[in-house]
Amino acid sequence: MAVDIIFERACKTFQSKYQQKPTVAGCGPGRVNLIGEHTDYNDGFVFPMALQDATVVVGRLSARNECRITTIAERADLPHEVEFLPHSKDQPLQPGKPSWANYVKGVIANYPGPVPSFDAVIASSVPLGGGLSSSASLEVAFFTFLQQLAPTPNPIDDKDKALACQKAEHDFANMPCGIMDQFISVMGKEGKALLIDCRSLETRLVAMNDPNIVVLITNTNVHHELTGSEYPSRRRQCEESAKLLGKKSLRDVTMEELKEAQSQFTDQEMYRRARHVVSEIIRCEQAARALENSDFETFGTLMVQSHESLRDDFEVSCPELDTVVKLAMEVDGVYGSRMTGGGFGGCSVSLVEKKAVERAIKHIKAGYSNATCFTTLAGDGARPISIPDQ
Ligand code: GAF
Repeated sequence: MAVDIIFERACKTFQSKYQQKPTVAGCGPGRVNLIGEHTDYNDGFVFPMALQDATVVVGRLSARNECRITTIAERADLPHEVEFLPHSKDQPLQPGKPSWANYVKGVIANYPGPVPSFDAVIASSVPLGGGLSSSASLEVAFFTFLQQLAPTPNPIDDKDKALACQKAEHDFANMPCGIMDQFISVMGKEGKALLIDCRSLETRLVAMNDPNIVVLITNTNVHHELTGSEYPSRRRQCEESAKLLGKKSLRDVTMEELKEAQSQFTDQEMYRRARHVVSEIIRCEQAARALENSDFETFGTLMVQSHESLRDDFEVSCPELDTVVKLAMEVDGVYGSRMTGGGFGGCSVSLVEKKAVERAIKHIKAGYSNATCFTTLAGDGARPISIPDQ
């Protein structure tokens, strides 16, 4: 859904809720990761693009000594409103309920400047829990909103902004995520995917705007909960594997070294986890190069290998994701398909010839009736939205 529609909805809700017009607004997009999964916290490469779908925050300063937020983004079964005292040294914000507000509170607590009282409305078109980074889009949208509401004393660059949002998620949502989601939500560019070196934090934009190629997202509508034990436990297994091999991170391990060291792993599950990461880092770089050369066949093959590795070695896929990937690959004109994001449900991403996309959607839905499919172009990263004159 276009950002201007979400923005209009947020403004209308703000007006009816607070009887005033908002004065500032910011938005942050969701993302789809094309390849490079579970590599960011291993100092590896990731290759996401920003979605056109985004979270929007509108609001204004308030004379009351409290921050009030209404969301029209959440599921109906969760509280839609929250109020809390402004963050201060004496009374720092703490995580609590409702859980969606923790992303916001975390951003306020990590904002490099004072945040006064405000009223705000949040609206989003990023599917929740779909592996399309609805949480990072909320954090980044909220940070962008705060930059308009309470400009920081010193200018803040994109990297520091993304890192502050990542810290918000670590501290307030208890999710030890890597940097991919916040980086792409801040730095996405229309028509481009972004190769991120998660060690040096260097980035490279790669054109993703061939008119004959479509990125198709298929939501299994199976909900995942990444703050559960699986994500942190995978992260720990990766760190322990690197340690066992005497390396700082799995980024420093070659495939040959890993194979040679296989017998050192008393736990072969740990070996397979490491094998996914080491091979995925290689695939990710190869895939970015393939895309630069418009070699979609190679890109697609790497996507499928990525999915198999996530399914068999890293074990973060699920039967529903495997089904939609398999269905997509049965269609002529689909170059590649894989699960995207943290896993355990959520979405798959497929690279499809434009003329095959309707056929692909029909085939996927015929085989998995719960699927929701949509195509997307690479969108822009976070930005302020100007509010028309009152
Ligand atoms: C989640 C995390 F937030 C990212 O940092 C990344 O690790 C991803 O899972 C898996 O690639 O989205």
